[in-house]
Amino acid sequence: MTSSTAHRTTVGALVGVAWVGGLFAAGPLVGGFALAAAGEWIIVRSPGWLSTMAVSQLGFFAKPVLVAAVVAGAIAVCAATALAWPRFARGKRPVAVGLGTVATAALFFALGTDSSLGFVGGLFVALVPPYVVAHLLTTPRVASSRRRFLERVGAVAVGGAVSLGGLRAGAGWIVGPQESPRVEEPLERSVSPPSGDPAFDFEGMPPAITSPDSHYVVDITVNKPVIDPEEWTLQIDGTVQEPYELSYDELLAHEGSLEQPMTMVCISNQVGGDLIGTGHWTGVPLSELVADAGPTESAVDVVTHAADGYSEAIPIELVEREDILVAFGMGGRTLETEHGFPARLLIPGRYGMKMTKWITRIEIADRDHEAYWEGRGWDEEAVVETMAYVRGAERDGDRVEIGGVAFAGLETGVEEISAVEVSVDGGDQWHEAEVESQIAPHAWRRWRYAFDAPDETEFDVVVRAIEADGTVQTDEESSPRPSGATGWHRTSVSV
Ligand SMILES: Nc1nc2c(c(=O)[nH]1)N[C@H]1C(S)=C(S)[C@@H](COP(=O)(O)O)O[C@H]1N2
Ligand SMILES: [Mo]
Repeated sequence: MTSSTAHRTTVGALVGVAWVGGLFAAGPLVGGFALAAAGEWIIVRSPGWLSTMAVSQLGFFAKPVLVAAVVAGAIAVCAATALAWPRFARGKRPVAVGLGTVATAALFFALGTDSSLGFVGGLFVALVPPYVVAHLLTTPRVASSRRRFLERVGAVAVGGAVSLGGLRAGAGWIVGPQESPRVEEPLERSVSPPSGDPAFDFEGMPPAITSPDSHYVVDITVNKPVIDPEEWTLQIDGTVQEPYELSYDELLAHEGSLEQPMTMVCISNQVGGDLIGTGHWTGVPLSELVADAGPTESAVDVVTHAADGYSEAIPIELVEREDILVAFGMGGRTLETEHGFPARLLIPGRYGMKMTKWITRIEIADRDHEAYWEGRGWDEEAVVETMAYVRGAERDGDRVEIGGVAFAGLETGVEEISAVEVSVDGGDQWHEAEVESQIAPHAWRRWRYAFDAPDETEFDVVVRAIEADGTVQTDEESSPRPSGATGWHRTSVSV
C-alpha cells in the first residue's frame, strides 16, 4: 500500500463495520441493538437545540435517521482512531481490545442488559468480528499490496456477512424464543364503543372509532418501555397533604373510572396527514386522582413523569376538568405497549404531546415545570387548531361522494364546529357538507358531500370547518412547529 493513512483509515472503518455487525449479532443476547439504545440515550439527553433541529428538519420520524447516524458515527470514530493512532488498526494490541471492551460494555449498560451471562456472551459476539477483521487486514503480506488488500477486503466482507448472520442466528437459538409480548386483556366492565353512522363508511373513510392497532404511534423511544404491571406503581406526590401510590390493580378497580371516545392528533401532523386517530378510552379522571392527594395552596402545575424520561405539565386549574383521564384501557382492552401500558394521560382538545404515555408519577409542583417538547421550542398549551381533512371518495353511477373528518381543540371545542364546507372546483364554489352527529364531545366529526358528476372524474377538492361562532377555519398556512399546522386541506381526487 502506498498511502498508509488511507490504508489505516480503511482498516479502521472496516473494523468499525465489523463491530456494528457484532453488536447487531449480539442483539438477542443483550436484549436489543445497542446502538439503537445509544440513539435513544442521545434523544433524551441531548440539548434542546439539537433535538429541536432534528425534529424541525425531520419531523417526529427522526428515529431511523438517528440510528443510522449513530451507526455511521461509530464507524467514523473507529476510522478516525485508526488514522490518529496507527496501532489501533492492528486490533491485536491490548489497548485497542480494552477500549473496544469498555465502549461495548457501556453500550450494553445503556441498553439495560440485566443478565450477566448475556452481557459476557454479548461482549464476545460483539468484539470477535472487529478483532478478526483487524487481524486479517493488517497481516504484512496483505498490507503491503493494494491488490491483495482489496481482495482480502472483498473476502472479509463476504465471509463476515455470512458469519455475522450465523452468529446472530446462533445467539437467537441460545437465548431461545423471546418472551411473547404482553397480551392485551379485555377489561372487566366495558360498554361497546359507538359505531358511528354507516352512511359515512365509504371508500377511504376512517371508521368513527380507530382500533388500537390502526391508531398512529409517536414517541421519543426506540425500544418502547415494557413495564411489569406487578412492579409498576403510580405515585401521586409533590406539594400535597397526602402523597400516595396506586398499584395497577387499584387503578383498574378505581370507582371513578369511565369510558370516552376522544380524538388525538400529533402536533407534528401536516394538514391532511395520518397522525390522527379516535380511540375509545377507559380511565380515571385526573381530577379525582389529584384531589385524593389534597394539593396545597402553592400547587401550580400537575406534572406527569414517564418511564422513558418524558414529562408533560398542565396548570392545576385545568385539572378540574373531569374529562382529563389517566387511561388504562383502549378499545375495551388494556392498553397496548405502544400506546402507553400500563397508563397514559389523555387531555381532550390538546395535541398528543400533552398525553404522557407510560406514566409512573403524577407530581403536583409548586412552580412552572418545563415539559419535554416545550423545552425544545414547541407550544406549551398545544391547543388543537381547527382542522378539516379530505379522506374518502366513491362513485355510484353519476353520483360522487366525497368525505373526511373535522376536529378542533379544547378552546373552540369540536362540539362547537357548526359546519363543514367543501369545494370540488379548487375553491370557486363552496357547498355545505353533511356532518355526522357527534359520537362524543371530544371526538372528530366525519363529513360527506354527494353530487352528480356524469362527465367529470377529476376534482380539485378543498375543505374547511366553520366554528360555532361562524368563524371560518383559517386558510393561512403555518408549519406544525411550534403550535400545529394550519390551512385548508386541498387535494385532487379522481373517482
Ligand atoms: N412517555 C411518552 N409519552 C408520550 C410521548 C413520548 O415520547 N413519551 N410522545 C407524545 C406524543 S408527541 C404523541 S403525539 C402521543 C402519541 O400517542 P400514541 O403513540 O398512543 O398515538 O404520545 C405522547 N406521549
Ligand atoms: Mo406528537
